[in-house]
Amino acid sequence: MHTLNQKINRRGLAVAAGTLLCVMTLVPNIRATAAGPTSGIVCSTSTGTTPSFSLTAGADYIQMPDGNTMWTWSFGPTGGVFQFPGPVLCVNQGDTVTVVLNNKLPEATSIMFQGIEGVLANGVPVQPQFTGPKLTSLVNTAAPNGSVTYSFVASEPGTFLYESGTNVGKQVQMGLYGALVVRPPADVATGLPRAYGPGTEYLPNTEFVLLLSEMDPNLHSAVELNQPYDVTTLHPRYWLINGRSFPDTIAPNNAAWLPHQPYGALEHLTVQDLNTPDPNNPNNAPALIRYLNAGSRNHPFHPHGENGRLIARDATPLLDVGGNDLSYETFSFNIGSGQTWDQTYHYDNQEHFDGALNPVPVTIPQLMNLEFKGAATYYSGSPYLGQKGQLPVAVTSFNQCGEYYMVAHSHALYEVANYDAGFGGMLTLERIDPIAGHQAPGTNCTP
Ligand SMILES: [Cu+2]
Repeated sequence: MHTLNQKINRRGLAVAAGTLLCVMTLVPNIRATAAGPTSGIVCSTSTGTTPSFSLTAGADYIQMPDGNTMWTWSFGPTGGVFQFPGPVLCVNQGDTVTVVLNNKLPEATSIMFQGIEGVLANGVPVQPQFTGPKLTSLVNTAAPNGSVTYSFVASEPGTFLYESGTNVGKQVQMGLYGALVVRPPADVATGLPRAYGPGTEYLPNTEFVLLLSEMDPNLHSAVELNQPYDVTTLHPRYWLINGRSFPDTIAPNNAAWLPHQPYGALEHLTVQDLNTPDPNNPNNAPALIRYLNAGSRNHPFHPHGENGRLIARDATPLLDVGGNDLSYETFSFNIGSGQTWDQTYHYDNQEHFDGALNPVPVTIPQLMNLEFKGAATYYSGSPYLGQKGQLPVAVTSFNQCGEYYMVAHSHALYEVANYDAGFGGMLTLERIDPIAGHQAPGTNCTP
């Protein structure tokens, strides 16, 4: 979908491909039922400098947008509701982290913290497959109904994958993975959080996790029915962000109708204007998007509207040996299997979308280029951000207050599908709100 005219793209015509349909029943602004942010990162935290988490590896059904269900294994909070993917564990740089893994699966399992050196309570390395002779120790695994305790010092900041280290061809595909976020100290001058070192500040309420993966329903059915399965025949049919496929990706965090898939992937931003800073963002800090790929396939990914700036890969900031900045803006980039990337992103008000400063509107595109399903659209009817205009009779608009919508998605378009039916899969939306006060009277862009 990168072939759309960039100007049209910037005008927020999300999903502007009238002939590409999908089952659309969700409005992105529906409130979550549980406490916490409607969109953006949902951290599991533990206070103090020795945070401790207890996870239970278990199994339950998750839901796909096409009505299918999938028997899934995941690391959920011990004593809590089964959830997929595992909790986003957020700790501070320098913390000594303890993770207890309880195993309610029918086979042994374990957790690998990718890129982190750790030890068990008895001092044995967490990951003997990397730090010691292979197969000499299984003490890092939890037997069925058993448990194991991991400990590590979160010495470096960044975005890390954690996933099963046992029978990974099966167990990771079954869903045993999650994200670990290690936060460095905030910037003293501005108080803004950082992803890494100086220059990686971001706006705290625009921090997003996009954990990519894919699922082969045949594998999941075989495991559910205790049947053999040949992992070399893997054929994914579902392509997930944070454990959901589009359009579920844009449902809010903790959506009541997705009881086991708590994490949405809507990127809810406010437009930024270098000449007129948002009082809510006086430093014009960008958003931060943390990408992780827990799947076995590589996924090319891009946001529409603006290029993102890649600042780190595999929790390693893009700096040269002299410490000079090597971050770069790019349209699309490849998230390799097992990789993580960090990207800053902002949506610039370079065309003065508020109308008062730019009285010359762009040509309103034809409705057929705005339709999402049937006569449903995300378009506001106005070329100006924060304004709503007339739409033809019988057109349903999901637009709340003149905000813009654009897609962010896998560029392998067969992955933008649910069991081969598009639109779906590894796709989410960016929602761009006007700066407060730039919207039409009577509208409300506050989520
Ligand atoms: Cu595209």
